[in-house]
Amino acid sequence: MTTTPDVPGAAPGLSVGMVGYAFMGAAHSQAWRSAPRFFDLPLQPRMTALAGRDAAGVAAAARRLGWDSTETSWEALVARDDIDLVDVCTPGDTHAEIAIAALEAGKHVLCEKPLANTVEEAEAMAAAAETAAARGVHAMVGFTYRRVPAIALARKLVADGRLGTIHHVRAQYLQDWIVDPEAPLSWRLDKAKAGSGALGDIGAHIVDLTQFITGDTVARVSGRLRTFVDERPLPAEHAGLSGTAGTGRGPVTVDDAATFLADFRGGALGVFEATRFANGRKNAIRIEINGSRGSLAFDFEDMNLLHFFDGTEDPESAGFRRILVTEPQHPYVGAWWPPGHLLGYEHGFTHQVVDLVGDLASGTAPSPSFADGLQVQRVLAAVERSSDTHSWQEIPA
Ligand code: SOE
Repeated sequence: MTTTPDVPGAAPGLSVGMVGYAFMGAAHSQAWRSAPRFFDLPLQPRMTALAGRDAAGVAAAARRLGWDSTETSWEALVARDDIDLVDVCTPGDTHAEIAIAALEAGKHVLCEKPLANTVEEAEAMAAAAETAAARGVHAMVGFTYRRVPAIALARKLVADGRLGTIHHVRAQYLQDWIVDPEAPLSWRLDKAKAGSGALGDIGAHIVDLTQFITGDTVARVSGRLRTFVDERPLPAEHAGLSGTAGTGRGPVTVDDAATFLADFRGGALGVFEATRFANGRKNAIRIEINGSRGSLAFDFEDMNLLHFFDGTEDPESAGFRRILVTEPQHPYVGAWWPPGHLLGYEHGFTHQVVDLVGDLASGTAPSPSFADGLQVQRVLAAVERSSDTHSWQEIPA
């Protein structure tokens, strides 16, 4: 479903409605704005409507972020005939309801990660996406970091055989925004809203990224979850990651940190760590992959670099090479700045829009699909079960 162009010969329009306007809503808004300005898109996104419950809040956000109109319920947004795609940027407890309703109403869906709060919700979403796809209506889950150029290059190097057989997958997602025990109780620390803590919020990314880079999937896991601070001040107001404390205290109902070992189906050994207590680490996504022919290493805190070791080179001069991923030959980079002029966090969101719009225009199923989101959800659930039962847990193929 796309809109006829205003001007003959112009790209047809893609009318977007977004639900939620906090941190992720702002990141997605800038992506919808910048994608058509830097990339030649086959469909022209229009930022038609923004939905949020608070009339004044959503109106102010729409003005600030560049949306043409507002709705005070997601239901009203999904019911609108002039919306082709619904972008879901709400906490996880509403993903399933909104995404399924939008797909059933014939709207394409982009849904933030993790796909849902439970495997059951994710299964229902994947089933709805499969039914919708048969009608040409598509869904994508927002594992944005896949679109960091260095990550896309890492996947290409593995696919080209430059690492050989993969033996080790080492992945960490390290943040520290709640290491202070007085940091307020954000919705991200509430199981009813977020499903899980560090595990689902950031562990989901490294599960997706390592599977994306290696082209392999996790078969079984053995994990531990830990909550270091189990009660915190209630927030004065909802203000993303850095809200201020109000009066009263409430329980933390999710994990602060998750660690797990994993067997990949192809035989690689995986070691994963996701924590919000890595003091001094702000958004460090560290991935190292070792294969029979070479290795690669990445850290999001230095996201324009990919480190590559080619084990087939003469040992006298072989060594980890630091690839500055800013050449026009590198994935996505040619649309931006001259070599050496670096990209940042927000560009991944722009690239996500570019890929999604390209797939919708060509009728290709976008990736990562809701089925991919469900598979990650199954890995997360297996880590939780493993931590509860102190046993290895299998993930269905
Ligand atoms: C908070 O931990 C968060 O915003 C995640 O929810 C995002 O997915 C990640 O990009 C940055 O950190």
